[in-house]
Amino acid sequence: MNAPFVLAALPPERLAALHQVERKLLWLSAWMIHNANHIRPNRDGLKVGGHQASCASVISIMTALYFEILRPEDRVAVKPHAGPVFHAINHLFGRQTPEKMAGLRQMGGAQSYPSRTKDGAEVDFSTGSVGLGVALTSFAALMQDYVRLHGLDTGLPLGRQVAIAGDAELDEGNIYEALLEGWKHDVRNVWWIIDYNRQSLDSVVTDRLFGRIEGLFQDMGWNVVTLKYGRKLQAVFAREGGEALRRWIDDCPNSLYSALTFQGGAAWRGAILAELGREPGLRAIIDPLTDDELAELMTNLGGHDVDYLIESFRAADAAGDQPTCFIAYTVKGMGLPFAGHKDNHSGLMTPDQMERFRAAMRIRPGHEWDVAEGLDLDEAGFRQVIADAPFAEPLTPAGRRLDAPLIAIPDILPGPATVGRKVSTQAGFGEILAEIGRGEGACTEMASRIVTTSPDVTVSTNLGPWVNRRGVFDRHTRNDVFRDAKLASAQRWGMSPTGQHIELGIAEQNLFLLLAAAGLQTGLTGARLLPIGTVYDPFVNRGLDALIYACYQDARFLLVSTPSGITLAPEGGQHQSINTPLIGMAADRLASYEPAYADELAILLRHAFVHMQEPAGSAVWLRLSTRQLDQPRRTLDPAAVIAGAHWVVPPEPGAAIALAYQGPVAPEAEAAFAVLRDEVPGAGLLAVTSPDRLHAGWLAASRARREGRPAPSHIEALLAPLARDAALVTILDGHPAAHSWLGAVRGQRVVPLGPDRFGQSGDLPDLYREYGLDTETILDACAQALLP
Ligand SMILES: Cc1ncc(C[n+]2csc(CCOP(=O)(O)OP(=O)(O)O)c2C)c(N)n1
Ligand SMILES: [Mg+2]
Repeated sequence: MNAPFVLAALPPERLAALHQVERKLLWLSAWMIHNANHIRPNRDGLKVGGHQASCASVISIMTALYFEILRPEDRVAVKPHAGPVFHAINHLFGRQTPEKMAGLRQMGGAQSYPSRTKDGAEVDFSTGSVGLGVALTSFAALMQDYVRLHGLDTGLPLGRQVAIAGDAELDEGNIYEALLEGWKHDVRNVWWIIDYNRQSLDSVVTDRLFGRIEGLFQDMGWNVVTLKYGRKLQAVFAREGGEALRRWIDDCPNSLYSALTFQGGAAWRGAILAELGREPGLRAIIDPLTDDELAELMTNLGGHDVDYLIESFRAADAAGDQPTCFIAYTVKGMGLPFAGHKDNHSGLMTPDQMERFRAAMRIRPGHEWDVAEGLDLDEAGFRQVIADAPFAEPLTPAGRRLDAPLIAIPDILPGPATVGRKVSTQAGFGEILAEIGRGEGACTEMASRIVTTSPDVTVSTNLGPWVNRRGVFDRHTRNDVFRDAKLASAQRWGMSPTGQHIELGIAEQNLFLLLAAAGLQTGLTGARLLPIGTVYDPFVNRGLDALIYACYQDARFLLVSTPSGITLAPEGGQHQSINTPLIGMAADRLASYEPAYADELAILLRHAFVHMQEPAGSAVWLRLSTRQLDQPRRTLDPAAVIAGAHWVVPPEPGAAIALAYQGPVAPEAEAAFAVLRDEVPGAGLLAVTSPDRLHAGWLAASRARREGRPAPSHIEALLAPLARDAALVTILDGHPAAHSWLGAVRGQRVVPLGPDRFGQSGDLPDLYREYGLDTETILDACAQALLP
């Protein structure tokens, strides 16, 4: 039998020092917000905001973590509203400047919610949209295991993925999607620490909720550690009358507990004595305490007891790598005048309250940012306290954000010849990826770095052949039963730690969170990956906030959405996408494309692998189709395809009209163009591969011109040969607004075609006719466009 693990107690002097850290963080976070709202000049009259109560609630938890528990290799998602505490911690570690803190919520200052791209390398995961940062840590743990099991890590120790979460974050459905998926993948090394202040934005949360949530975590294989009472209350509970007091607090509704906390000691005394006054021993506990001491005792919750927190974290650490949820009871606004008040979420201390707080904190005017101001330790002593934290050690001499060499991408991607065949872009994608999957020649390295994932649409998005070659990832080897039994199946899905496809259940937010985690691995583990996720195009909407979230923190991945548009014909309106081209245009850090033919696809797929590695690159999105098209024999200018459009038939100078198409409606556009060209000699036919890139290029050129740097954009150059008053007829299987802006480039008339209503079941002739994508409608639109 193993000897029981004995945890070393925290030396009293270290505990006293950590109380000083708590004090400092409470002051700095409150002051940062106060300074932004009440001291800094306000030019526009807008409320600056900030969440002093949300910060105060989590001070002890973050002190315990950052100054005792976390190791440099651990990665943390901090609840968005604790941003100022996070900035203050970095300041103590010498990783944040007073200038940035004084600039909280100001341009160039510290961000309201921690941001990887704007606050820099100390931020492991951006947060802001509640629930997503929490769930991301689970996928980061999965990806860290992936990296390690594929031997791609740099040899640095691999850490724990930690989320410091608000309790209301657990109302977000994506949390439960992530829990279930995490269970399937047997994730480990994840900690979620819940700041259970029983308050959200609007109010106090429902009683008894946590009984449910605790059970949910346990059902998902998590270890649940509830830290309800701090050591002072625990000691009192052991005395005569203590058990009754414990029962009373346990039964106290959240709202009453909050109200009493806000009212303070006298109110506590009145309420306790009214109900428990006759309980033997009770008065001996209560009577000797002053009102302030009683208030302190009654709010001595587990999440405010740094010693108890540290011991609990250490115990969980010693217990192994099982995912662990800590439910740390806290008071929102602890230590501040509005502690416990149900409306305190956005509450700010008044200047008077701040002055009283300043006096209690012993902060002299002009010394607000000084590291050791107002503490019981001198500066050298306090700096030593900070230096003694394991987290003070830098992860690498270059800092916390890692990097990795570029992965070589061959000049031309392999793939079977497509000319002369009928091929869809979706099938073309599957074929190229399957060829890469051979891992031969110039593709060897690239193939080893691709990781694919899909929310239960792996087969129907044509990833199957790739998966057959590269296998499905699982921490444990699991045989393919069908294969072992020699039962015929096109899918050979053995699972092993070396597999390169991560199969997800149908939960699109999980897809995007996994892509985010995979796409951040260069910075997190120093392992550069080429993540590819496939999804049905309409269901991008289902995961959209997670997609935006992934892009916001500059994760690099390739999204392949297919099938798309009403071209999916018989499948019906719920599977037919309309708005996705507009999403592609409006999403920052996401270059979106829709090729029509396999040659364009090959160029764009290669570009994606390059672009997602470039420092100034981004994630890439390819919107593909299942419609099979006869493939043209031609030579393309890759730069034009990447820039967003190329002339299939260039217009003659001064031409009166051009027809622009995007994606699988190419045949209808070509047929219409053949008629048009007879009637309007010199007309041009433009293939649009990316309204997103065209529009971005146009805006960039416009900005550059305003700054005195003339720089014609790709679309301006393309349209230049047309007559000034030429007309444009545009067509895509998506919302026509994606193209209608083209008329603004040179002030030309546009007749935009594309579905703007929900689709329905049908075949292509019927649907294209109904939604105006057929050749006849295109010709009618041309006639309309040419009217004087
Ligand atoms: C997706 C999303 N919806 C709404 C908000 C607005 N919002 C910000 S904080 C918050 C409540 C947070 O409560 P909790 O997580 O308990 O944090 P704490 O009590 O610690 O402030 C809400 C609704 C948001 N940030 N993200
Ligand atoms: Mg809360």
